[in-house]
Amino acid sequence: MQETPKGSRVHIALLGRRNAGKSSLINALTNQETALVSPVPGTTTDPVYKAMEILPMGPVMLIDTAGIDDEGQLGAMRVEKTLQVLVKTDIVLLVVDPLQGCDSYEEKIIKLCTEKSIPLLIVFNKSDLISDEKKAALEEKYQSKNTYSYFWVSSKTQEGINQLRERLGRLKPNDHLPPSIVGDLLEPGDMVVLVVPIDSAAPKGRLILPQVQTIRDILDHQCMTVVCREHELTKALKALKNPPKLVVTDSQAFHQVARETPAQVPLTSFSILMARYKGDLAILAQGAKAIDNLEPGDKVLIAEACTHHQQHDDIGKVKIPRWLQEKVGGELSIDFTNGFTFPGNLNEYKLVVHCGGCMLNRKDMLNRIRQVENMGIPVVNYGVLIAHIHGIFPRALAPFITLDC
Ligand SMILES: Nc1nc2c(ncn2[C@@H]2O[C@H](COP(=O)(O)OP(=O)(O)OP(=O)(O)O)[C@@H](O)[C@H]2O)c(=O)[nH]1
Ligand code: SF4
Ligand SMILES: [Mg+2]
Repeated sequence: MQETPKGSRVHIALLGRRNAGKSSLINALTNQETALVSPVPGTTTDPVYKAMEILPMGPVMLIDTAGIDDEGQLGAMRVEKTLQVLVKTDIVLLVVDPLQGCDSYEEKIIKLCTEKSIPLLIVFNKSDLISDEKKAALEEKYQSKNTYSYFWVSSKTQEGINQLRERLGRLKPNDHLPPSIVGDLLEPGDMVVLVVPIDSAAPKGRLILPQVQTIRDILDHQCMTVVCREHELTKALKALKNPPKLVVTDSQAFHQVARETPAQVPLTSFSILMARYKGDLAILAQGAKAIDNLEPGDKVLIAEACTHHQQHDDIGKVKIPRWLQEKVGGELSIDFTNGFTFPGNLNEYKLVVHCGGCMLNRKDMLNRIRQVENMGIPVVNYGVLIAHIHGIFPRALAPFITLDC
């Protein structure tokens, strides 16, 4: 369970005022004392992520946050960080201390979640401190203002925690994941051939995450897979009684694999599969076409969602700028950004190239892609850019979308 990639988990954020008991509720839900709890308001200062499993929903990521009523200059920065979490949040638990009541702070969160269509549950915590009359009065006040479901719990005595867990497990978050990486293209019993080059760039002794996730997805859909290197593909295809339903290859071996895979067998790449799984393939493929219209001197933004460790021949910092400039036949004005926000001058760019977003969930990635697209700026991710630069459109896209390219 712990190995479910962060980006594939349903993200549940706990929001509320300082001291409402957000961190205590995380501990109660996970049955662990991992989150820092104290009577001092403002104990949690940054978003903290905690992985767990809530059945029947499956693997989730609980996000503890700083209070939404934090004060002062630093407090305002903490509130901003808390609100930024909403971009990647699939479900909100609004934690309310009934002694503080449900007021403008809570109403702000309810309004934001309504606008963003994020499912929300209100959790009245500290039920052990409240008389039945006070509970009834608060419920009445609250029900007159909105229609979200609410729960009474005590993170201290565990009262109501099981019911909350069960209800959470049945919630259906919006926009979380597409049907699957590849399973929605298959029928039970289908065979898929995966081509995995083992070269110096391949990690020692293991497959990379997209390859492992694809294998698991094929098995989850009662299908079968043959995994081979590009040199063994012809033998593997011959060994099969019938042609496979699909062949998936690493982009760099695409041309060789395309030559050896019969034209009637659909063929795509792992990077295209992951771009579809994580983002909006149609927007990204459209964005890739903008590469052909770039001219020397144009501004291009390379956006990486985190500050990962840089390698010698780094894909974002070195390879992609080189490929783009070779394609354009001159110098481009390339800027780099790392982290959550885009620069204020986004409208100056002719193209935004986004990283694969392995640390982002689908919702977060979709938000970022759409934010750029809504400004009328073409956006592509690394995988789809590489597919385009390697000239593997349109065959690699044919199983999903038809593009005039
Ligand atoms: N009696 C009672 N006390 C609780 C309950 N939940 C939390 N508390 C207490 O409330 C105080 C604040 O709890 P936290 O979990 O740190 O609250 P928080 O919302 O994370 O607070 P910040 O991190 O400061 O925003 C602590 O003293 C907890 O022991 C509860 O259900 N019942
Ligand atoms: S691809 Fe993953 S590791 Fe690389 S910058 Fe994006 S989120 Fe970070
Ligand atoms: Mg806290």
